[in-house]
Amino acid sequence: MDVTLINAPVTLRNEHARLSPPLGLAYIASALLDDGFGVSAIDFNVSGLNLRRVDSVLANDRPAVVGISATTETFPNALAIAGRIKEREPGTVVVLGGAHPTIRPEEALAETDVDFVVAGPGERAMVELCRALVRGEGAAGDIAGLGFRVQDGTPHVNPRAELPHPDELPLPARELFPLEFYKDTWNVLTATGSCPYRCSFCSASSLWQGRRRMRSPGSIVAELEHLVTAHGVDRVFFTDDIFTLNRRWVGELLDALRAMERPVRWGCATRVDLVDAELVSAMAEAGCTGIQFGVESGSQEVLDSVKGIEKAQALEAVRASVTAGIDAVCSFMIPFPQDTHATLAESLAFMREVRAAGARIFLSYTCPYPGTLFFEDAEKLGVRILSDRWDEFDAKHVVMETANLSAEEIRETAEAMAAELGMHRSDMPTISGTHRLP
Ligand code: B12
Repeated sequence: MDVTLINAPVTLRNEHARLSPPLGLAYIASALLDDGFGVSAIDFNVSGLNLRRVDSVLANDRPAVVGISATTETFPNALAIAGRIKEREPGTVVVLGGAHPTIRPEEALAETDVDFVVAGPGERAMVELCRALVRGEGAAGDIAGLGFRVQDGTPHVNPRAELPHPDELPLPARELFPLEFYKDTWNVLTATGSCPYRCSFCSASSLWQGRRRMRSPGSIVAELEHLVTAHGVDRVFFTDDIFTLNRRWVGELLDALRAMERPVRWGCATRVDLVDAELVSAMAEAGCTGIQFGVESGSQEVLDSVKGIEKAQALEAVRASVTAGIDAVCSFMIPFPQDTHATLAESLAFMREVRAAGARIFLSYTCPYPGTLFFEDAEKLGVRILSDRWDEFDAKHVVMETANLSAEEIRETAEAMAAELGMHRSDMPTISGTHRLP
């Protein structure tokens, strides 16, 4: 085997982690397979971290290169896997990619168990790196987005590659993952990159440097038709952060979805100010059964500062979706830097209002991910970051307190909100201190 791709797992097992196969690794795998490399893959979110499985893959597959995917939350486990690889097979090349190494490549390169980092998209970079390392073709040092240590040990990261055009990517090699173990197996890409908005709590815009490339409706529907025929799929989730950003594109996609011989049901996420009654009813007609809206707060003052949406728009979006027969999920976060007990009371009142309008509520702790304003400008915003354990950066631990609210107050308020709303465990923050869900 030339390459093994590993998804580093979360420490606190949660429903999110096992929802769907790691699409980024599946795309990298298909690019490598297309170029003639042998590829194996492991998603440790399915089994939990199992270093003995790493040993057996090293012994059986003998990969020349291991690529590990890491978010901030899974970064410590990615390093544990890298450490085990170097302990057992020091000659195996270890490459890290994904959200955390992209935003903080130097941090990953400070670890001697990591040979290379890829900042940004991984398909092209991994193919070129494997060509250089496995076949001796080309020089690794020239690869866009590649990070490595130069001779004196200092880290160097090449400027990032352009985003790949999603129409040009071979279909993701999902079959390398144990598909029967996921809940929502069929995540489908509609755009590479991310959202152009710069919400102060979200790292997506700094992660992708505000870049985005849309996949054509024809290419999306061709993949859906393949999934229907080959796997009997009847329900998918579009991975986009902001599915309805471009109204004309959405219109064309909806037409193409409606024209499918065996239509699929689908879910997506977007902003409340990018939908209206006409659009959501057209989405419902084209098979949409669920929309996730980031509402975040019930205080207009907080919303003005962190996101720029109106409470009235959130209510309208929920009402329109529910009228159209779409399941609306509104996610909220606690706390924001300017929150007080009064704004949190407004949030709870608004959650009740939104729920009365028919939405399901999802609540998480605000997590100051690297690359967000809350992390980069913490001091200026009065945010105190409480943990240096990246595995606690999971939106389920309280890792920040604000000028107005202590960690204890944040936890107590969130728990009281969840209790008052009678929330299901999977929709609410983890109960204090416990590191594992019971
Ligand atoms: C879809 C999505 C989800 C889905 C599905 C995730 C999945 N299993 O696929 C769901 C809804 C489950 C989800 C959940 C969460 N998510 Co999410 N999610 C996304 C989203 C919108 C798109 C990810 C995606 O599929 N992209 C398409 C694929 C093809 O690209 P990719 O995964 O980025 O991979 C490419 C590169 O990153 C790179 N790469 C990745 N791995 C590797 C490995 C190697 C070796 C190399 C070389 C390159 C490489 O190459 C890939 C191909 O180009 C991103 C935002 C964004 N636009 O990036 C957030 C994002 C990844 N999520 C994020 C977060 C925080 C969460 C949650 C904690 C949210 C919560 N409140 O609970 C949970 C945690 C889940 C968990 N515990 O693992 C953050 C991560 C931030 C960080 N610094 O860690 C992001 C960036 C959004 C944000 N707001 O900042 N998420």
